[in-house]
Amino acid sequence: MDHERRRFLRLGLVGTLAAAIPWKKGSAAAPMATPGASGPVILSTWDHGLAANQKAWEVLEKTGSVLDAVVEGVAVVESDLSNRSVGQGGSPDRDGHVTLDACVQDHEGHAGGVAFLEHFEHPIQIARAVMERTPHVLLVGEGAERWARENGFKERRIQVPEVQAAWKEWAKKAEYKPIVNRENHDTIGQIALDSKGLMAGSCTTSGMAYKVHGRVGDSPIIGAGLFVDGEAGAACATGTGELVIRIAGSHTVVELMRQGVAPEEACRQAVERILRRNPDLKGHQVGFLALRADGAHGAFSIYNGFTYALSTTEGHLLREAPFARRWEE
Ligand code: SD4
Repeated sequence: MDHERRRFLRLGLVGTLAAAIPWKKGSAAAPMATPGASGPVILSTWDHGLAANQKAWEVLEKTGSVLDAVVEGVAVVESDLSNRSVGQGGSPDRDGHVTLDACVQDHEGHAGGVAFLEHFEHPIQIARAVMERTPHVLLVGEGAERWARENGFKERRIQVPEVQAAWKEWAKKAEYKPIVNRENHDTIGQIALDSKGLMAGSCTTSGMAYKVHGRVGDSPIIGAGLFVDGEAGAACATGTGELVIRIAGSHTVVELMRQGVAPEEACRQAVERILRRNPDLKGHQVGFLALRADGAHGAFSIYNGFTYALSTTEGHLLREAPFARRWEE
């Protein structure tokens, strides 16, 4: 296909749909912030959330943009090649490919995501570009990769030798079962409220280790791994994505808060719903973080050990979420 025709197809599609679908593009009216909200507050999943929160806090101070903060915050974790569940250092799928999922959502619910994406250092930045430069919410696989290249993102083809070696060991056993134990769930989700009362959230992962090639979890799915509605609040999820998707987990948490349920209780109710629907469930971790539009926050997980980072004007802290069950030692 020649360059002009490709350009026409690209612009033509955007041009046609743009008329029909409202999307993020320098909207004239300022978003409605929550009056009296007690931000800044930033929450991120797991221990690596601390580094992400520190970066997000810095970015918030520098640019004043809560969206910049949540994108640049989780990007720190994407760049860490020693992390086995986020970014290109993550564990591969059962065919040896590291495939990445990410999404972002702003105060007014504009959203962008990428899934089943290979060879890019920062899926979260591509997710943001999908939100800001297309009329779509989610691009996947080869199409997402091509779109990213065409839109100025540089491919990075790297392999982490230890990760490949561990995968080869696993593949020898030819069990072809994804690993779903507690070591393999460390997606980073980050939700934030700024001092003006504006919210945003981000989520990025390499997903479940040794998953079927093509499998996508909850993390890039708006409403599952992440949901932000500046009127009510924001939530994000970590753990076995299939369990989260089936109850539209993050959306559930935000809607419960909208109905007046407190943040921790909203997370607990979402966890309880998963447990009720899956009475035989064993060994699968799921954790939720919730941040209400006024700055109140909470967390809850199925099993103990779900840590999260909390940043306020008091500083950056690591906490452990309350839980429904204890891992059997
Ligand atoms: C997924 N939720 O792909 C992700 C996995 C993860 O912490 O590590 N979550 O299902």
